[in-house]
Amino acid sequence: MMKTRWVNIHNKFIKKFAYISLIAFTFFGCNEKKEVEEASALNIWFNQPTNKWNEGLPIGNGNLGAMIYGTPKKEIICLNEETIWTGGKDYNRDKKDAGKHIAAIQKLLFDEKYMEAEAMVQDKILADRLPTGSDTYQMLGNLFIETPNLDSISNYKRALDINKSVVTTNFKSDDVQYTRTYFSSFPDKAMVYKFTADQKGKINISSWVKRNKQTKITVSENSIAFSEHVGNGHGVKFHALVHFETKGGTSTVKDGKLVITDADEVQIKVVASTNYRGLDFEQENYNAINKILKISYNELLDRHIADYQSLFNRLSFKLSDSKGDDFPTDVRLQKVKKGATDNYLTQLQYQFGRYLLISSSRPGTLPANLQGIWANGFTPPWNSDYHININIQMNYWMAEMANLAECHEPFLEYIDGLREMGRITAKKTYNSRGFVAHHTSNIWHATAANGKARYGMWPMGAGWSAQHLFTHYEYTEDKEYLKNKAYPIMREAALFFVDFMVPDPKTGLLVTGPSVSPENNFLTKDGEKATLNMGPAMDREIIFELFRNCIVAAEILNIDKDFSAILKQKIKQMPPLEIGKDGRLLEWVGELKEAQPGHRHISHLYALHPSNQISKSKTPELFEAAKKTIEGRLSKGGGHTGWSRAWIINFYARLLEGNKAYENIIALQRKSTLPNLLDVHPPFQIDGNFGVVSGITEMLMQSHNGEVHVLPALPDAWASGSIKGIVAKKGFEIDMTWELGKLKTLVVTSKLGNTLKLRYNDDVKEIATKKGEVLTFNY
Ligand code: FUC
Repeated sequence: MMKTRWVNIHNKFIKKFAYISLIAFTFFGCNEKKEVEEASALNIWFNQPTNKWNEGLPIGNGNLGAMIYGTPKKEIICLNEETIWTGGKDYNRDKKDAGKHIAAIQKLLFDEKYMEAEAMVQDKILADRLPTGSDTYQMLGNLFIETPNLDSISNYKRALDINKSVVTTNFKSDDVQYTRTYFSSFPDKAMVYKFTADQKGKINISSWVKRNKQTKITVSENSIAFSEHVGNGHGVKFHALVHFETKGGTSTVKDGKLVITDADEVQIKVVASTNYRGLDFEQENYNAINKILKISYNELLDRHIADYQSLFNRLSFKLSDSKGDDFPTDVRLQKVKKGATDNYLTQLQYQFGRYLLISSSRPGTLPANLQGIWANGFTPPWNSDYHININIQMNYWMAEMANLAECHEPFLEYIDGLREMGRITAKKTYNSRGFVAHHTSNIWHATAANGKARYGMWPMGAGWSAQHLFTHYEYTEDKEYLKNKAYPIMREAALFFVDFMVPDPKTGLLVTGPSVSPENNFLTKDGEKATLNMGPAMDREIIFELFRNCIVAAEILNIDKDFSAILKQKIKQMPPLEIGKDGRLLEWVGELKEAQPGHRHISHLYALHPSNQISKSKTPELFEAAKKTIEGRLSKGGGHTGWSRAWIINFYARLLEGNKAYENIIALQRKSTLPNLLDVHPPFQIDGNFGVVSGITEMLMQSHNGEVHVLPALPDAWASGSIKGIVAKKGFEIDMTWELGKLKTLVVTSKLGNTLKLRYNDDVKEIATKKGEVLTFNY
């Protein structure tokens, strides 16, 4: 059916753009996939291999991953399976009797006896951090593939094709052209590698696996099986199988290595699983291998690409000044580091972020950790865990807006998983109902406060995470999900704060504490560095948002009026956000002197982003204060970690400052990006890779204030371009092109039939839409 209507819109908009037309046509099923314009080449590629893990090329299917070094003579493939964790579920981490001391600590803090309070928190509340290595994510192992006879190498290239999710290594040796391909398949739950040559009988390899002394390794003529009870018997049990299939040649076992001689081709399939999800994990591996051995390589590859592209191809992004895929990524990046700018690199970085989320977070898997699913060795940085005081949330800011809602699911499930332990911690540590989580967690959903006060005494992890549950609803308006999944969890997170907040004796207003403004500190009157505080601004902002979302959700569902009434009452009793003498937003109650004015966390701007409590139109003073706050931080060296810089990009997008956001993208590329475009803290930490995607998306479209705001923060450097397939709240999918800094075409697909409130600059219009309707605007 084809339907066209012209809509007469009487506003400034129409005057500005004489030939504006609004055409609505073609109703289609919402599941139908939109045709995406021909994808531009998106490759991360090099003319040389690497000997560094964090410069390898990552592949992954959400659960099974690898970092490929691409070395012809001795290939190293660092294998990962997302549940390889030492340690285990521990219901007893919360310090005994902690709850008895909370009131005394609160009194000390109200009396400004910060150091005494900190000593008491350390002694009575915080659980000891486990020694490094005893509760950590680890690699599965290293797979080595040696090819001793490859000496003179020429025409070398290794590449990750982001359009297909395939890594390829090509090179020549003694006039033979060698090709190696690698991918990790979600539909077939296995990694598949293929080694070929353009002449027969040229593949000679010797392969082995290395992990621990404790690893049990069994090598046969066609497989290497290995298993271990990790963490010296305290962690998960795993089993992994590397299966080799040859065309031509012979295969044998020599000195514990699998040796293949004079083969035409070798296919390698890797499967791995642990007892984290079930006891039959070893059998599962054999079943998986037996299944895929019946499927041809080409079919496995096609299935993998089709599956990957069903997510990836939903969105295309082009900046017209981008020069294309003409020279290696490390060279491009190097030029940028030396002062050039490169729009193609930005496009690549954007789509690489989407690639990484698809590769590390799929339905049924765990959420992406600090390094996604990729980790080297046995003691990765910060245990490669789930830091929930910014890092995991940043991983997922982009999921819905960059059209990867399915990839959000592991985090949403994870938040649900925090409830069981979180209820215990709420009760034991705070005598509170509901559930709570602190700054970090693991695959067993640990929730106890632990470590040092500066970071560990922060009971806001569940509260912040719960924002994601409601955000998912705002994009999908799935009421069943809201009723059965999101609201019960949000409510339980809110219930904790209902009990936890106490009146400040000076003002009578409700505050949180003991708590911190993540990882930051201030100077006491005696000049000591203190961290603990009653009522950091971020806590208020998180609680306000959580309560508001609960109230809105209960209204939508027409349930729980009494609880909403309590939340409304509590909101009225919370202190407002305050602006200091120098015009910046205050991070704590009262004007405290910052000990580290360039601190990487800018937590009190949570209200600006990811929340929407500060905006130019609704809170102009706070908006200006937020601007000053960022400027203050940046002027003192802020943004020095990749994730911090990525957050600043998002802040500037919300401040509608396209050029400033752009400057920070360039700074991220120059200072916090590895040659393979992985983000560095340092070391490699994946949050910045994801954070830049939400930042760029928000420069081009925002929908957090009830309207779809197009091109809110377009920088001069992106004068012309297009983005197709980004998603706004209320179920709108947006395609647009712009030229010379002005919007040219806009296509809005209404998936839910909501009223579209559309903003472009100062022009706002409201248009009723029908489900499935496509609205085209020409400017
Ligand atoms: C947060 C940050 C650190 C680091 C760690 C993993 O605590 O403060 O910079 O990113 O997470």
